[in-house]
Amino acid sequence: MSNNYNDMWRSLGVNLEAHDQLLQALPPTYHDVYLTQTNRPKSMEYFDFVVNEIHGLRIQELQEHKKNGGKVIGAFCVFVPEEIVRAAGGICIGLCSGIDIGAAEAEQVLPRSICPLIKSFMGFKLAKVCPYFESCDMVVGETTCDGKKKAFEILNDYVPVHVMETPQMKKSRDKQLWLEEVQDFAELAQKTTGTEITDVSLAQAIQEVNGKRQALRRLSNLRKNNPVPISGKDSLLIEQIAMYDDVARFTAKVNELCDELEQKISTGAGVFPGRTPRVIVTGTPMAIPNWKVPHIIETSGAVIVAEEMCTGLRYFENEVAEADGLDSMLENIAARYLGINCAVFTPNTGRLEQLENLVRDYHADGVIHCTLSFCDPYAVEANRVEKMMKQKEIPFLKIETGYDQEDAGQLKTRVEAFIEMLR
Ligand code: BJ8
Repeated sequence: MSNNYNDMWRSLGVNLEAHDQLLQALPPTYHDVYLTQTNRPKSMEYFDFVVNEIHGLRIQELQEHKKNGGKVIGAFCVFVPEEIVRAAGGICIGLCSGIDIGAAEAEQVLPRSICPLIKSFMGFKLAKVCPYFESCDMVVGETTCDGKKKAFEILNDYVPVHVMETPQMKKSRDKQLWLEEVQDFAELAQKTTGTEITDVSLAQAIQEVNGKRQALRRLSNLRKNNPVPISGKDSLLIEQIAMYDDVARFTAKVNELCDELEQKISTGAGVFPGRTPRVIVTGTPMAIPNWKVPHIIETSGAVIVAEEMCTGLRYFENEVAEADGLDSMLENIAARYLGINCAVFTPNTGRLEQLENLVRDYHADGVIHCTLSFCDPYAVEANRVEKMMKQKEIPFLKIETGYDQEDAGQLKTRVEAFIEMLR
């Protein structure tokens, strides 16, 4: 990405020196992880372009939107209903990041031993390296895990934060609480943007976001084929880009890619040979540019066929049912989001059922559970997943790692041994 955007970044208050370090880190990693792959679909060019322009063109689009009176709302969790932001004329942007830049700044306000995802978003804000963050008029947190919940109190010193109370269970009173949270959020979104949410705008937003999720599901379903037509790394990249790209353009590009993949499948072509071991990864989200474990897996002789994570199936598996009338639409939005099987819920049996179904439907040979260091909900729930895998005799590997590369060699050895066993 060129430095032609310096004026824009400066006007947003971005720390250009620190930002340069971030921009320098990305291209070599991207080249090694992505551009060295063979047989990549041609339609991946668009997604390469998006990464290349990650802090350029898309930020410019956000600034245009703001110049025309629009607002940008940031989120850290797939529980924040994008439909509501869109219906109120705003743009919703995912702010989670997968790189440990700004760690020194973050450690001034957070303990050192905390989930890297939390440390990273705090570091991005305090070090002023993220033009997405600096474009936000408001950010929305949630009471999912304790680390995030308490970090949002601190973040509120630097940017207006609204926290949605996500329940811990899925009983009827939890459903009522969550519905009220969704209704309150709709009120707040209207106040923030100054635009009223109407039946028409909400129905349209629901259709648009459903369209995005349908395209991602279409892509996911194509990965059930053998040989698989697209790598797990490319699929993950698309799932990461889904969090911040323009919805209509992104949907069209994913569908274009699917057309190409269907063509490939009809000729029996794939990106890996047909006998390559097939793996499902499950666990904590992998925010851009965290590609460490998928890269290790796919350079160790296996292919990832599905991601049971928020940068993956949890983001697109369910749709909001269409309805007439604002109240019913908000109820359907609340119901759709409460269907997400995050480990912050107890019990979280839906995730176990989902995993078992995925192994069958995607013809997987094994499951790799990947938890970010210090993430208690997923690290502890790994025990339930492992128990179920043993019962079903599904090969299983458990990994815990952060954003640094220090353990990459050790992880590769473990992953290679697991894949050898799958063979
Ligand atoms: S719905 S997975 S996006 S909370 S990894 S910050 S849980 S300590 S990210 Fe998540 Fe929403 Fe759940 Fe998905 Fe805490 Fe764990 Fe860190 Fe996490």
